[in-house]
Amino acid sequence: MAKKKKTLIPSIDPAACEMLEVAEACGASTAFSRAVEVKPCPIGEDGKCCKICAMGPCRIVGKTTRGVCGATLGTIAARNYARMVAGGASAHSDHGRDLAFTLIAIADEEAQGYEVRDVNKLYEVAGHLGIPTEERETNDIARDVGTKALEQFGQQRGEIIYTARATEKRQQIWRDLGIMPRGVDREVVETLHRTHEGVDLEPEHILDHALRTSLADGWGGSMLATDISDIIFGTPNPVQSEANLGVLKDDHVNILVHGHEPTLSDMIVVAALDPELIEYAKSKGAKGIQLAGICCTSNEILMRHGVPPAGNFLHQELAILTGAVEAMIVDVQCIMQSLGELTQDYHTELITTSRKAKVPGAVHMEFEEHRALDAAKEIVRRAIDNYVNRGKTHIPEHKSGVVAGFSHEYLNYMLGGVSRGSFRPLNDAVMAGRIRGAAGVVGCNNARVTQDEGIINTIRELIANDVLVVVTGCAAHASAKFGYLSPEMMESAGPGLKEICETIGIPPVIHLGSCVDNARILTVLTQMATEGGLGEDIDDLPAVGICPEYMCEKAIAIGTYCVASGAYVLFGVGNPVGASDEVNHIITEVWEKKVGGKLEFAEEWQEIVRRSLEHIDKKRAALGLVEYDASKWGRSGDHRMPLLLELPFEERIEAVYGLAGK
Ligand code: SF4
Ligand code: MSK
Repeated sequence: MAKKKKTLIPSIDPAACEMLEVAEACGASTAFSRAVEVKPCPIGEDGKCCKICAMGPCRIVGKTTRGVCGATLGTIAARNYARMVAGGASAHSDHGRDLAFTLIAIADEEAQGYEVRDVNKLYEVAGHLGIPTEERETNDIARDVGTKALEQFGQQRGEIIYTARATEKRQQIWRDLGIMPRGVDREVVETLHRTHEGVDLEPEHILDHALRTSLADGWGGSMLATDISDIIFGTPNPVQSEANLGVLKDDHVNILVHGHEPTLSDMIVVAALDPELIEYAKSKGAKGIQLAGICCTSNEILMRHGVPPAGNFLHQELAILTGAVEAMIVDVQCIMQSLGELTQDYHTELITTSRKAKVPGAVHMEFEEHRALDAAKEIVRRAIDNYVNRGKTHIPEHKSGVVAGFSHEYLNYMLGGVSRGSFRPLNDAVMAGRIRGAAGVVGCNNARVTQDEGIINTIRELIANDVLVVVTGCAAHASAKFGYLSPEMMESAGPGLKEICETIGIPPVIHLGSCVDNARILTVLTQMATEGGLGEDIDDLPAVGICPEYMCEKAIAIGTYCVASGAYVLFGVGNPVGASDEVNHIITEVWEKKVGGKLEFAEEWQEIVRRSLEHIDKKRAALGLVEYDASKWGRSGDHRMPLLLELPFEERIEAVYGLAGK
């Protein structure tokens, strides 16, 4: 890996910069300051270290070409990579498993306050899983869907059922390569077995199984998590909200939910709207209750309830530093351990809720579904009680308007109407060159690079070049904070993309959800491929997947299942297997030959944009589409925007997207 540049600016987000001054003034440690203090290990950072047995750790540096057992750099880097995929797949899939348990509990009427909110989605998922629906009670179908979903995790033979949602061609590729996933748990366990000392020692063979494990995530655990979430909490439709730390209110009880699971947070939304609890907050001197989110729990309740995101991964500590947060409720994944210590210096109560996750310094209030609403009310009440303990506050004023929650189903409806939902208009626009191509910009923040810089610059350049962008995870939050999910951003889109967005009523940057919802991108791409005119499969599409500021194993798992599904994927930050030419050859050229997709790392966002556009144009040419020419477009529709910009935000949303304000 090339030496990482010194990060001169910690963040391009003015709210973050303001809070970092507060942190400095009070001597608080944050991920930003620790990233300066803790130097990355130059051996581990690009895959040169193996510590999977007690003869090591072995560091393949200088004249050392093998570990004590004889393992080569390629084998070591491949094992490290495969284990990252297994870690990420486990996180997504265990989340999906819990949702299946929740669905069964709902069916058995053992989950207080929950119900099947989207019966149509239940029927659709039942169809995918081969569960009969005719003349059956909703709860009976739900129980069977939950049970069948659970079986997908422990299935030992055959094929994960959802892989049948990929194109026939794709399924055959996976079968021919022997990477069709059998069951989620099986593939993860096999990765850990193969990468144990002295098992699978051929880098390409190890990485084949990494592909298989990632597919068990993308077309298994993650896709099930997304579908079951839609069944229980509702399939997202566009909602409007605001984003960034400025959503916190000085005169309200502020409650933050952080992590990844929608289960408890959905109930916290209900509790925060409870008139009795609002009155209780008023009795303590607050004007009301302000609920907001961090990370993907935030995405879940943003896209279904319009609850504002206070920020992405690197905002979690900054939110505490405002002094205005009465409670931060966390579940799983992307929770910094530093929160436990930081909250000791503030009145904020850190509350852990998952039976899987405790944080030193936090109060643990384990969430049980059978009393979900009661538990949510207890937590909200506790936060209200804490309001009187609040000291000095500093809430940055920065926030931006947001429209979020464009599920695959909603896009179908927007594009084709209720009775004939279809991606035809989108495909036609790509074929004509109004839309040059599509990009998924996803993933995390990383304290080793300037927060949001890679994400925002990449998105800005792509939409200016008529590339339609979908966003998830913390990249979605970054887009939200910088106004890229608001109607104004049509002005920043290229002329062809702007025409299409105005005509269809979609923004140039579409919020598609949380990390597990990257499975929605697989569905969208598959539908584009099967709609006609853009080839037969995902690897034919003029499309790219980009993760500019990745941080965790989940991002690697997502990138890998996108590659295995045929996509060209580019990551920023740095290459975790950069030390091995052999492994880099495999994940690029060998994978491209095998599955049509490839994974590349490029530290600079400019290079990511350049390679993305080059790839999109190459795919357009391979499809025989007209060459992209921006000068042909822009003479229809866009005259509306200056007029619309005169309107207040809510009326603008209504005019552009036809939404009822929430
Ligand atoms: Fe070293 Fe081999 Fe053990 Fe890895 S498995 S730590 S390379 S001896
Ligand atoms: S929260 S996985 S930092 S996107 Fe899903 Fe953000 Fe990455 Fe966590």
